Amino acid sequence: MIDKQSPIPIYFQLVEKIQKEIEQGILKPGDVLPSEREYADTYDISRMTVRQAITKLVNDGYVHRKKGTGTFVNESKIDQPLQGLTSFTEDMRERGFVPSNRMLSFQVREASDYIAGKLNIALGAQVYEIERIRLADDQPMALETTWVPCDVITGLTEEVIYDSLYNYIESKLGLAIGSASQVIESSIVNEREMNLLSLPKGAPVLLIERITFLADGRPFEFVKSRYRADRYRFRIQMSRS
Ligand code: 16G
Repeated sequence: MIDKQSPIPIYFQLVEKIQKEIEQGILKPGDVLPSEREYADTYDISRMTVRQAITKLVNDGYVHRKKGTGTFVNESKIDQPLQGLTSFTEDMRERGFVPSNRMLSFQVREASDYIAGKLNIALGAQVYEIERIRLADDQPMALETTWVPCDVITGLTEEVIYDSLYNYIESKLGLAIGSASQVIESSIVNEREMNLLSLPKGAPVLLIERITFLADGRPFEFVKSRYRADRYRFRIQMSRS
């Protein structure tokens, strides 16, 4: 099962083996991995090699170590395609999760220089500022702050936002959503995000900024999201043409 003659490093063969067991559901989220000694004995390899393999699995987000207890399998990551311009509600439903929101704040305010610049509106123009925790099956996935110009998306209410912003825009206002420009960066949680997203100190998050435009070209939202890096990965199809 571990081929010591193979040019593929032994630790990497073990990584692939454990990864496969996680992907096939032989090892499930929350399961404890066999100990270093057990792996070493089973495959007749050194504990150092086992440790190297486990460290790679920790770094890749498949498992986490708990001091004094062992190594546990993580919840699987949501594989999010980057091509489609979808909403959180749609993304979660498509995966069979029940989406929900926890409203942290909903207010109308005057656009700061920064927000006005992002939305290409006048300084001081009215914007909705919305902060929500986005949940899937009651688990926090992301913390999202959204700024929406009041005169572009009219009649927003807290009730609307508890449901879906994109659904309101398309189904209720009959406006077409056209395109978006998005940037993804890595970061770690601060104290507040740690509590809101139920993450440990120093946990990685993906900072996503999106400006989205209606089909007629008007920007209708500027969004700053913090997605849990232990639950998300992004996928894109590429071709060399
Ligand atoms: C996603 C979008 C966000 C949009 C929201 C609408 C990313 C990074 N962001 O969270 O820009 O405002 O969906 O969701 O994907 P809703 O229609 O469920 O309110």
